[in-house]
Amino acid sequence: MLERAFVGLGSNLDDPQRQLELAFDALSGIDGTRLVARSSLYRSRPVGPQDQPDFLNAVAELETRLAPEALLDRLQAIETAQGRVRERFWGPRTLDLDLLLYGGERISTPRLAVPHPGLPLRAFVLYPLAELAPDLVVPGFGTVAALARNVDAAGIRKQEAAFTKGA
Ligand code: ROI
Repeated sequence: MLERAFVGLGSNLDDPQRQLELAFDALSGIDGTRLVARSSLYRSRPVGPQDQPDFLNAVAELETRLAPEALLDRLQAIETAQGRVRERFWGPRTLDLDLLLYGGERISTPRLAVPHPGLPLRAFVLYPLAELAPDLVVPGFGTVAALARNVDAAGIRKQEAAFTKGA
């Protein structure tokens, strides 16, 4: 089966923009998986402890033949390969890759909760996700666009490209 999956990316250490670029490259190299789309990058104030740098967040859309936990293994391997440092709970990190959605499935195992429990609440996930799939239904929660309208967008802004091609 080919499933559509969405992955949230986040970083606030060690050149976050580079971390996300490397992560998109790594996602496109996962076996049995295709990187279908990538959102813009969004800069956001930290949710949780405020004594840490702003985050850079984005969302990737994948098509995959991997089962959810096999995909999770690949995501964790990418986090590790990029020298993931997590200084403390809800503290700064080099790279976070969260499996947000996997087809229309609801999954609850010791390792994995899908939809990701933070998804319906967090502007830094919903804004980039709404760019890619506003009409997508989050199982149990309605559409991405409706969820995005109901979260506080304060402290989040789309990162404009550093260089514009042409013109
Ligand atoms: N806050 C923002 N803005 N972005 C994140 O990716 C993020 N990730 C986290 C915590 C620490 C909860 N806060 C965050 O894990």
